[in-house]
Amino acid sequence: MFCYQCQEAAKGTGCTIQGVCGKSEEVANLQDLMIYTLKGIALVAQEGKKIGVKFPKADHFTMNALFMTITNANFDDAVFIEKIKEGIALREEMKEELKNKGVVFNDLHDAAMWSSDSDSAIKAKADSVQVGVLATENEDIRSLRELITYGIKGMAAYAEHAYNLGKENEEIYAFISKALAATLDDTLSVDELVALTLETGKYGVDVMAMLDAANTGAYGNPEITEVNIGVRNNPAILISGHDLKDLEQLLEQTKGTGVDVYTHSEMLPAHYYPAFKKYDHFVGNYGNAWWKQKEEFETFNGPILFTTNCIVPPKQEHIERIYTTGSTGYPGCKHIEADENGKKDFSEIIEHAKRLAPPTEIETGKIVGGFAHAQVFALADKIVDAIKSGAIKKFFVMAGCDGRMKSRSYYTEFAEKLPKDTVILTAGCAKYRYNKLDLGQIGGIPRVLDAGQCNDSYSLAVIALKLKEIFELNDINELPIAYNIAWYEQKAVIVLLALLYLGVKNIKLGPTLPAFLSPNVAKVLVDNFGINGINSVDEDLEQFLG
Ligand code: FS2
Ligand code: SF4
Repeated sequence: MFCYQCQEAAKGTGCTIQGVCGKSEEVANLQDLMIYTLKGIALVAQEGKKIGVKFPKADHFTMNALFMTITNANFDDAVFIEKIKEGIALREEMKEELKNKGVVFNDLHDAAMWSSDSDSAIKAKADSVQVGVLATENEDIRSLRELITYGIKGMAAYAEHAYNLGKENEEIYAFISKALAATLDDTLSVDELVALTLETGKYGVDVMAMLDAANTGAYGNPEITEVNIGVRNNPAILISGHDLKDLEQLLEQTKGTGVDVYTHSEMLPAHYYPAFKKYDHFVGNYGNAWWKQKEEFETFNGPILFTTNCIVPPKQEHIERIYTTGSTGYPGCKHIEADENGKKDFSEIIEHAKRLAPPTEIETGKIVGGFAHAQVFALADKIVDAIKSGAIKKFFVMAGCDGRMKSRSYYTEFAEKLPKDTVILTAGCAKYRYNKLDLGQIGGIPRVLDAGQCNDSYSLAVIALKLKEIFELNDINELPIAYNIAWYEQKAVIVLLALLYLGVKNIKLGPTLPAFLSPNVAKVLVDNFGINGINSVDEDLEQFLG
């Protein structure tokens, strides 16, 4: 195996024996073959495009399969084997359709040709270097191909959440297909791949805008909310991940059952939506960012539903009370499928909860959030006045992910040491490094403004663009906003590419720069966008505040 798609890549270069995330060599290789199969599907779809034939089934299949390969989403080898078989069958159907329309396939790449129906042959194919990251020998080309691939993995995740709420955009699917096919095109130069990387950022903005519209269209605009972090004395279900449609269905089905629902990790911002406030059994948030889940699942006592990543390979004794749905999976955990109308039956989890003890309290109090674009716009006068009067000197966008590396204590220390006339704008699970600190307020505005999940980084960009308009600036970089972003998995990659597309410069990215950036590709990002890594907190504060 060779995987370097996330921030925890072993030794900062790549996992080669087993993933730091817990992914086995077998699953890592099957994920590579999954991507390879998707590239083959994309090549056939590109042939269809030439004669105006579209393949919506392939678009949806690709979106879902990409999401399954994101770090900490799916650890189930059997699921990947079935999905790969499905992909091959779909690809052959697409070819048949095109052949019937007169398309002649010459010299198709192996990705669009290989086939197998036995599990052992699929595993053998997965183990071959030809389908993995290292198949591309030139390290700069490999770096750009993977940067684009990871960007579209994040894009696919956000597209799937929007799709679950009835929103989709054919242009995004078309881009994903084009980009996947391009990663097999040996004629593309480094410059062309750099251009494709920036184009990935454009569709990153589009997909986050679409998901924002889907979420707010269905559940209203997030508003300032105090979220309880203590517990009640009822049996309960913990819901983790990012999918709001899954949450809605769970809340509906638990109504009147005596079973409470708590959010975990990236599901916390669901409390900010008006539509979810009507459920009085939607009690609060339990625990912290994803990587502390083993301990927190121990004390939660009840069943856990994963709607998306991040799963940490569970303790054996927790497996029977962990359920997965959507793109997630873990061997031994019960997976809940949607029916053809997208309806999921969570009754088994609800019955399971009734047999288990209520959660054990691990903390008490409240955290405040809900500062997505509409809520911030509602406070715009106050904020603009505070900027003009000098009460707020600078904003720090500290969005992104949390992770288990010790060096991430940097973000807590950075938040603590920021001068009192600065405000943190956050989104994603990165917030858990400082959202329970008492950092105070400025004229009634909390010093940590949480917009929501990682995808709600879009809100932070919308807010920046609005401030640029209010202050009549020519360039988003003239605003008193600095970017100190923490990344972990591939959704952070699409967020980063989207920010670059919007023209944001001098982003500090940590706790380490991506292993998949070759020195030359890193140099392109440094020279053109001023991307830089973190140093000590004091050095970085000095750099940001001059
Ligand atoms: Fe956090 Fe994990 Fe949100 Fe990432 S819970 S690192 O999936 O997407 O942010
Ligand atoms: Fe390693 Fe990250 Fe890949 Fe897991 S996802 S195998 S931790 S690089």
